[in-house]
Amino acid sequence: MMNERLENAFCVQINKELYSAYLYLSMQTYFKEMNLEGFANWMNVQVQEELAHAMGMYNYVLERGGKVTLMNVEKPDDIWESALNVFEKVLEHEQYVTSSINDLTSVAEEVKDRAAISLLQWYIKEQVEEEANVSNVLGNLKLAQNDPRALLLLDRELATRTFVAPVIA
Ligand code: OFO
Repeated sequence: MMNERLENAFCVQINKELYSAYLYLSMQTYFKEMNLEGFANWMNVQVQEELAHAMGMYNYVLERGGKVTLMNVEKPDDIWESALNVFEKVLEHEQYVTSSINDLTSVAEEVKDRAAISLLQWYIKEQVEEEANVSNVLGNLKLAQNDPRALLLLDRELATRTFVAPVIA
């Protein structure tokens, strides 16, 4: 049986992961409209990753005999100034999610749920990777500045990203 406070904290985090997917889908749409298919592909992989993150927690709560309560998913922003502006927002968002996962882990520690702590270690490591990936693209965008050729080269590179379903355990 799951501790009720922890169960609720997991449900809030599931909602944040679903919001992340929704936010990145909105960003994917922006890049599609800009004809930057590589950037759109990068966002599409991100959408799938976020859905996998949400489902990892969803399955975990159910496996533990808990109840999943689904909440409203907030409308994401859909107006951005540039690719650089989008990736600044992505980094900001991922840093927020990292601190949210850390808070969830603190709840698991407080209620001494060792299985949840173990699962959340995977998410903590995943956030390190997420932030590093985003920082990498952001760094490249800063270098590209207003050079359209550099932007198109980066677009080609981002087109090669593929989704690999994560094994969350
Ligand atoms: Fe789920 O890692 Fe991004 O938000």
